[in-house]
Amino acid sequence: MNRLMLINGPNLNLLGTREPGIYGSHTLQDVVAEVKHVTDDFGYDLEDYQSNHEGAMVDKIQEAGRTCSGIILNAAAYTHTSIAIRDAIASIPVPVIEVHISNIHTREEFRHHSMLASVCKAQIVGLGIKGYRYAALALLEK
Ligand code: CA2
Repeated sequence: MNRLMLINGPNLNLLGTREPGIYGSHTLQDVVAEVKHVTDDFGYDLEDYQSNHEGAMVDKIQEAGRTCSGIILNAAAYTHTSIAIRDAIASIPVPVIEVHISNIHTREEFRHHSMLASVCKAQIVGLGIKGYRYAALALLEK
């Protein structure tokens, strides 16, 4: 399957509109463009999806498990709380790379733990939106 899935979770639709000190001034559209450069270079299709709803993200992860060869996932606040998203990742046969724009480990204590990290192939944090590009490269480079 020459296809990657990019999933962004709650409030990331607001990227670039608020909190530039933490998340920078790039928009979600910029994030998608960043990843698409890489998938285009490798001759892959990219599907991008953003949702503010946990169950909808679970549905999308399950779908990607059937239709894609890898997932780039920023589950935003659900990273720290969602057993449902963790179980969805664990249930699919394709690699998932967890990305965070900010460094969750240097922020508030409640952001230090990821429910998802141990079922993901890797975690990329603190590199701004470039982290999404590195995740795509990691999934596509042989
Ligand atoms: O650093 C990241 O990428 C996060 O996943 C972002 C989440 C946060 O809950 C995680 O702990 C770390 C928050 C996304 C909210 O994004 C906004 C962007 C602009 C304005 C307001 C919220």
